[in-house]
Amino acid sequence: MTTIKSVKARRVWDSRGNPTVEVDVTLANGVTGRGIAPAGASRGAREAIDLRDCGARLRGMDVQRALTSVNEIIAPVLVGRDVADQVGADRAMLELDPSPLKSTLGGNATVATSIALLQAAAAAENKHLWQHIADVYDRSASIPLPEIQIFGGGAHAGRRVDIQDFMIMVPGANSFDEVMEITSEVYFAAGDIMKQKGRLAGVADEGGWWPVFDSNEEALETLVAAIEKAGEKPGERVVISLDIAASEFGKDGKYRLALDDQSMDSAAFIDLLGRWIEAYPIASIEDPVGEDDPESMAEFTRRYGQRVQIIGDDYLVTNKALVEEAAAAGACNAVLIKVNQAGTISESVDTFLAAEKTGFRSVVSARSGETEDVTISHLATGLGCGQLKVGSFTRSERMAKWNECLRIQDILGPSAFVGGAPLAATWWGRKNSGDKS
Ligand code: 2PG
Ligand code: MG
Repeated sequence: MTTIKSVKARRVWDSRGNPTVEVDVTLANGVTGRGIAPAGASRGAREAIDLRDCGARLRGMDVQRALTSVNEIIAPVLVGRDVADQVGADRAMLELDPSPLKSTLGGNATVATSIALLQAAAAAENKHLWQHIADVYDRSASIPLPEIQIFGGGAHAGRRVDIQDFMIMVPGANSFDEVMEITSEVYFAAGDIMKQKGRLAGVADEGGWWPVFDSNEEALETLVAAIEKAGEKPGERVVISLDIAASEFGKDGKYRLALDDQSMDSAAFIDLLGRWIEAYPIASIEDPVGEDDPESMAEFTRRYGQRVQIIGDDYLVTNKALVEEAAAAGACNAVLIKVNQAGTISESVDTFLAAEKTGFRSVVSARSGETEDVTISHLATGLGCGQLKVGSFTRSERMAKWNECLRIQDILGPSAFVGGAPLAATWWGRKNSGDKS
């Protein structure tokens, strides 16, 4: 048994300059582990709540109350426990705060603590974090297929365009390294196109180009042009992935695309997305309709679920019960796994395992507010979940996570990269073998 000696929180700052919670766990043998809470901007209504101080200071964003949760409420309960018992420690935090959205302690307090415990447990075993995760959960480690943002949008770019993430995936690559190389070419080709059009205006929250477009669809057209300019044939090695984040502009079955000056009901919005799926090499779509529109999610999945991956993010908020409910209703065929939506590592893993049981695919994901914490690169690899989404191809809070995958690839070897397997059940998988061999 390796005993937890101390659990200490401090305030640090995230990639948007907001305060966040960092937790250090120190074990009796001197080994340490650290976790930092990320923060979302487009948040699901049912995800764990970040406890912030409100009021005038730091625009209400300070986290002194969450630090107190860790230092005065959580720490006394965890000190003296065996660090190897992640489930027990996470459960102890849940018992301290049985509120459905962790609003008493704060999801930022619990997630930073939970990550720090996981890191400390791996260090105590003298194992790489991905190896520790694979061993604890009896999984076979594999290097995930990334979704990488080229243009930001929605809540991450001042709502300059309505759609939130215009991303690429490179299922035809032979290694993670090759994904990075092809993505780099596409990313800079997109930048060159924006420059030629006189529309280069910096980057959005996750490092994707700031979207100066006249319509949402122009972003798609430009992405295709960038893939071509990079020397790739769209739909072959490289495909498009979108996060519509529809809850940000859809409510009560009404969707308003401000940039296009168009309002439509759910049926018309699904038709519009359907036209995009026909016209562009889109292999994955996240949150195509609002989290308050379950019938439309089921309808969208019925129509397009054989063709593309349909991921629930705000729709499922890394919640096991919601994933099981959605699977039973035929809504979505994949889930985004964000540790701070659930609030602990154990609940996130439980959701992943439940998703796998229902046949859903999983994508481990960062938040739009991130830090140097690279735990999710290890989580995606150790669980062998298949896919990882951490934002774009610039800014170190993003690159740190891609670079960590490269280091893991050095140990596991390029053959551990999953390639196109996660997209096997989409049109891309049927067109290609769906596996890299
Ligand atoms: C999402 C994420 C990451 P946020 O919607 O998938 O892109 O955004 O962290 O703002 O919820
Ligand atoms: Mg999303």
